[in-house]
Amino acid sequence: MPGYFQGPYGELRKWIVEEIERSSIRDSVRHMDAFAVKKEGCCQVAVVGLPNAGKSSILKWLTGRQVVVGDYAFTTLKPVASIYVLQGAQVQLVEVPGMIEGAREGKGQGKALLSCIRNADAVLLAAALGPGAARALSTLWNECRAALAGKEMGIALTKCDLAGAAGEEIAVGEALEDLGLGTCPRARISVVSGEGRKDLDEILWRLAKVIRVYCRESGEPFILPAGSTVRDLARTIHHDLEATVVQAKVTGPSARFAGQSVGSDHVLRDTDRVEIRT
Ligand SMILES: Nc1nc2c(ncn2[C@@H]2O[C@H](COP(=O)(O)OP(=O)(O)O)[C@@H](O)[C@H]2O)c(=O)[nH]1
Ligand SMILES: [Mg+2]
Repeated sequence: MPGYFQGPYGELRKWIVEEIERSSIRDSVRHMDAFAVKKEGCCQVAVVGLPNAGKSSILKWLTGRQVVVGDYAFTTLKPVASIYVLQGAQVQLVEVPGMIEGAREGKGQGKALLSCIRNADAVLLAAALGPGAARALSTLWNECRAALAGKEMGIALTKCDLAGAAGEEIAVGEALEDLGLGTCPRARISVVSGEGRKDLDEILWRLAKVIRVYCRESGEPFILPAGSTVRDLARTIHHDLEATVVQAKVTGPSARFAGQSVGSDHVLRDTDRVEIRT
């Protein structure tokens, strides 16, 4: 085209170049969105670690989900979500693909992985008790600590069945102290020997921040967010019930004595038994 830098063709060219730029940005945003995992269940827990930390194995162990477990790094390239039913509560576990050094700067899809972590309600850090475990932990922590700000956290020290795992533990304990993670709940686990399952369950239960409340009619507990009141329970049972609930009889940790009468603002606690009066 004659004079395509100026005049009508120039305008056209400028517009096309702008459109190309605009749409390519839009495309990368869509790409990031593919990483966001829709929340299901009562709590989304991101399982985060370096490649080969044993993240997929944890998901498979707990949820029975057929995740590809591989001996090589980067077996899992996209987040994998699965529901773990823990004492009646549906905990959504999301395996975040292996993080590498430089993730903060965007290495190895780092930005997308970190946004996936930010999106989660809580985080389980996974690190293998193999050689260099302490170093791996501090690398992991450095890469994702900014995304973890204000989040509930737990630590799974995996592969504790391996020879030498016990020897690594002291170094790992010291590394955790140094990183300020000394008081963070942790469990040493092995999907091979089955060790640590109970400890891991306890950590996940804590991360889920839910309570079980039993009502007279059904054996199954209602699962509610921690801090829920009698009114919240009534709404969960039936939306019409919320308006009509006047008081309740409570037996359990939130009651001063068995069968205590409480108002609808009464805050319930885990394993309470409640009888609602309308
Ligand atoms: N001995 C042993 N090996 C494990 C354990 N958990 C995972 N592995 C192995 O470690 C490798 C990486 O596991 P994977 O779950 O895919 O790690 P991911 O990359 O973090 O998802 C695989 O070869 C697993 O078989 C464990 O508890 N004990
Ligand atoms: Mg994996």
